[in-house]
Amino acid sequence: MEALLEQIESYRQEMSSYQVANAENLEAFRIKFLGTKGIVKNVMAEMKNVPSERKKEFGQILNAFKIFAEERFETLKESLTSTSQQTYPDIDWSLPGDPIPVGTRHPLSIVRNQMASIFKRLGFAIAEGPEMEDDWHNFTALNLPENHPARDMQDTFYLNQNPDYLLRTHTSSVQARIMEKQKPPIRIICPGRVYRNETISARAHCFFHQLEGLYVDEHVSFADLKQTLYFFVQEMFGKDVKLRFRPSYFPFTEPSAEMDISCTVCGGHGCSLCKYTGWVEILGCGMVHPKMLDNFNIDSNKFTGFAFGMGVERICQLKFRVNDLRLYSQNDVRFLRQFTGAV
Ligand code: 2NL
Repeated sequence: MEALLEQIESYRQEMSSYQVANAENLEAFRIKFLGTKGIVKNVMAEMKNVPSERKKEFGQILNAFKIFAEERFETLKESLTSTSQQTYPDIDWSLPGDPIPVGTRHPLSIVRNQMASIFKRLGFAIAEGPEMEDDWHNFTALNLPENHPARDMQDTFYLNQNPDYLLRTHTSSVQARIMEKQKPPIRIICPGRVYRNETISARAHCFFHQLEGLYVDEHVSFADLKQTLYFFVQEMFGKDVKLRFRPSYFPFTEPSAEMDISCTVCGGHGCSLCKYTGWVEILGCGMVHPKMLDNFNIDSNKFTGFAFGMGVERICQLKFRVNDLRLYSQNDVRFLRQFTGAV
């Protein structure tokens, strides 16, 4: 009897894996399993050999087997009719698909990403912060005295007075927030939008984009600053570009400098972009003022740092020859589409 059970199981498996591709295959299944001399009939005929005390048990097993075979036949039959009856609309599947319109990256994003990837290779991490700032992070912590003109109502968008909340005027506020939380070594860049109350023209806007950098550690020197910016300029504008530093003043750095590069348009010979000087200014920089380090409980006897800040619009102007700041925010697709293909 156990041999019969095994036999039934192997027939079940055979039926389960049986596939039909056409009506002939289906008929072959029917004849083999459900025909008058088929397997189901033969198995049912075994009933007469089952001892009487197991007849009830085997009656159920054999009956289930018969139902299984019949149902499998119906399933196979349906699979055949459903595929053979399926009709396809009259479509040429080899035609190319409808184009998916993909926008283009904004030129400022292209340049900002490129700048960030250069500094990332030097080990700078990207830091971000709020565009709404308080007086401490935007001015006081950065060594801007109470009566500094940048704090003037005329120059800064105040959201609230006393307590003072304003739209940040530089991304240095992000660096202030990092120094507040983190101890040296600190090596970050802060890209982001900043706001100043200016009359909009080709050369001035009420918002623009900055990328500032900050490196604080033991033994950081002005030589490190120069080499870092030298690498940046070579990667950004090419190996032939020269740099020069001019002494300058920023409240948060001492000493401070402005950095020029040889004009990328005329190669230094003189043109309208460089006003016939051969040089264009691209950034401000310096050694972090010790007072600032002390403001954040960073020991200024042990640690030194350098910082720099530049306008993304300015770099973009040099890279792509954009001569009007307003173009960046007017959303004119005739302007934006010219940057298709850049990453
Ligand atoms: C410019 C000049 C500069 C900085 C930004 C800075 C930030 C901290 C400490 C010290 Cl937290 N300095 N930033 C330093 C020098 C120049 O920006 O012309 N930006 C467009």
